[in-house]
Amino acid sequence: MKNAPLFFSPLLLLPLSTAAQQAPPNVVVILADDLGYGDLGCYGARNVETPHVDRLATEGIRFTQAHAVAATSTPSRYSLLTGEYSWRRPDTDIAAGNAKMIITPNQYTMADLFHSAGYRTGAIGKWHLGLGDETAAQDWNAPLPCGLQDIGFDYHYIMAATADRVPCVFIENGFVANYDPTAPIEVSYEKNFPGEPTGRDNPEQLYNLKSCPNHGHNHSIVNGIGRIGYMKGGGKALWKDENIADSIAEHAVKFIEENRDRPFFLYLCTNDIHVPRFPHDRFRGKNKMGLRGDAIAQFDWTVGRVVEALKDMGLDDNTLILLTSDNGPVVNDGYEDHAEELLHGHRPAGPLRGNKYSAFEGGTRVPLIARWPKGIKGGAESHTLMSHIDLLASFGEMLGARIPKGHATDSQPHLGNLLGDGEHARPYVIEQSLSHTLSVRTPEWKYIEPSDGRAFMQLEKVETGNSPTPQLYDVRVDGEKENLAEKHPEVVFELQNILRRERRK
Ligand code: NG6
Ligand code: CA
Repeated sequence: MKNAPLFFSPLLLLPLSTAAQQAPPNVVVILADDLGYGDLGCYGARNVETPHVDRLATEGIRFTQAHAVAATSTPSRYSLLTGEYSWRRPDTDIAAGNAKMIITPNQYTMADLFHSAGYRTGAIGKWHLGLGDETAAQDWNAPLPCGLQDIGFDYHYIMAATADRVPCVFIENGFVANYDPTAPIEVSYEKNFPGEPTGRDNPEQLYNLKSCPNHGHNHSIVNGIGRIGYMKGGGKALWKDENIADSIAEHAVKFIEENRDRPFFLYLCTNDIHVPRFPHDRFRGKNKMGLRGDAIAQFDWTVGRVVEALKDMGLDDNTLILLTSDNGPVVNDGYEDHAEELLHGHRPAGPLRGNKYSAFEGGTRVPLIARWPKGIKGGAESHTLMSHIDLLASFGEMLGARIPKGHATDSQPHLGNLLGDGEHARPYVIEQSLSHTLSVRTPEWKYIEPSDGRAFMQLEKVETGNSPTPQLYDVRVDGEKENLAEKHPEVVFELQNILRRERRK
């Protein structure tokens, strides 16, 4: 890429940003799963080291006020890829493994943006946005009729949902990878297949990881681990959880290799550090936090592997890496991995209140690191208010591309903020909790709308942030401790109006 000629595409109608003028950078978005604001060394993690990620932060920009749109995976990823708030639609909640595609083929996505600008586009790792054109009607033994190829991805190697949901196979370009014709695959989220063991009835077969009692991970057993949903078959196509990170990294490196001579966009979503946490042996036992700490170490290894490959191929200088997480951290998410008792003072959400699922900051404030040797001055820290919702439009700005009218309407171009050039920040970001409680966050305040959801999730020990009365916190003081709604009704009023206007759009 270094000496690549000037880059032209018929679809590039606007002037390119300065660094992108010489040669457009490759873009790698590394999206971790459930990695908290405090889970990386460079964000204050204890007990586990993340040298590869920390190096990216040193060589790039580390953001302290970046937000995912939602506190769970599916809506967060939906918004990142489409530039549309997930709460505008009723059907973007945590998807089952047999959900139909949530992003519709006619929707404009981040992959479309890069694809139209002449990039090769790839999605590797966790998907969790549905596949096929009808829920529960997929034939997993044939090519899927509707998939990532319809929303701008030239290549994909993905897990349909999460590792704790069936089907437990990778899908490569619309078809089960390593498909085993001797073991046809059937999937149901309603009933078990006759004769198949389940975590509920056959707990003795959970030889790798036990599920917490009364939790959802007690349906089909794959690789000695209980899952959500039922599946039959799979044979040699079934993944082994301990090899998932390797498979993802290996395919990422291969994608980079195959596209080394042209610009590429890689949407790289790790399975780490979502449950079931079952990393490879070589990451085990090197920190005192057990499997959750090991999964963080494995995530860091993946990052290191990708950077190493970029360096080996001479692509490192002109590749923009964005590293972030889909939502905040959860410690116990339904498997007996002893994550809670082994924290030893580590705080997955750092100084923030709340976790994954919450309306509090811990639910949606995420690590964000941008590193691009050629286009970003390293060693910086940014306290600018940021949201994943703006990535699509900011990439559009970088490429000088126009976004079709009526698409990605919530995404605003803030390339300068992303690259550390400074400019106007967003006046506010909007955050969504598991129970659809919306919050408005400005540089000073956080308003959480009243809601009737439960205030606490027992097993996960998560404060949801739900309350029947309005909440207002001064976020310049960490921890969202003192509700100032009654003291500052004028601020509550102003932030409520922002929400009202946004909802009407
Ligand atoms: C929840 C699961 C949790 C996790 C989450 C999705 C239960 C009780 N809990 O419903 O274990 O899978 O969904 O996580 O089943 S996410 O990061 O993909 O959004
Ligand atoms: Ca997640």
